[in-house]
Amino acid sequence: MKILLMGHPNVGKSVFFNRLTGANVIESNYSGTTVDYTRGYMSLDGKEVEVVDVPGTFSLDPKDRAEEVAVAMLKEAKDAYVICVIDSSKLERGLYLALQIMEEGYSVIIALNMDDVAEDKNIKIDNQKLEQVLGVPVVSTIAIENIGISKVISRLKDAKPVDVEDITVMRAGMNHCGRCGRT
Ligand SMILES: Nc1nc2c(ncn2[C@@H]2O[C@H](COP(=O)(O)OP(=O)(O)OP(=O)(O)O)[C@@H](O)[C@H]2O)c(=O)[nH]1
Ligand SMILES: [Mg+2]
Repeated sequence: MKILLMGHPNVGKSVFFNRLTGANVIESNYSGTTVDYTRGYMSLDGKEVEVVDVPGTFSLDPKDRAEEVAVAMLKEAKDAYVICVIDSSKLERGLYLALQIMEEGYSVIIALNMDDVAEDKNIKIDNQKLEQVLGVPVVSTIAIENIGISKVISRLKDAKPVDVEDITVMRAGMNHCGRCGRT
């Protein structure tokens, strides 16, 4: 089993990664490129699981070398679980990438990180509703304070591939009526 941490740049992926893996990490270049990434291991139900801090990307349609690497890393890990880290104060933007990854058939769990920032901006997200609409686990986190990380881990088992058709319908709805869970 492999876990990929994916999301936009600067959403807290690396802080999240460090919380999951601790000190035992390996930094490398993605083969044939100058793009750095970090991988490490965490223990899950007594097993060693590889965790990868994937370079930030806005979408699966890469616009630069780092994004190309992010997409390549996803494509070569077909059975991976993907923790999509989203900045809670920029939910809709982050969901676009999450939906693209879900459409590719990956088991996704959404970490709504920077919950503290969202709260400061008075942004309230109905996680339960979002979870219902998307069909994947949604957990609020504050990575820098180690809040919500263990909940994400405990809900990994609920991450399953979801029906692409349902997602398409939901996405169409989102454009018109904001069924993104924001209240
Ligand atoms: N307030 C707040 N800050 C956070 C949180 N998580 C991460 N940060 C901060 O956000 C900044 C970006 O965090 P990183 O972990 O480097 O983000 P990243 O997604 O790895 O960024 P890239 O590697 O550039 O794609 C850092 O200054 C973190 O300390 C959070 O939950 N709340
Ligand atoms: Mg990082």
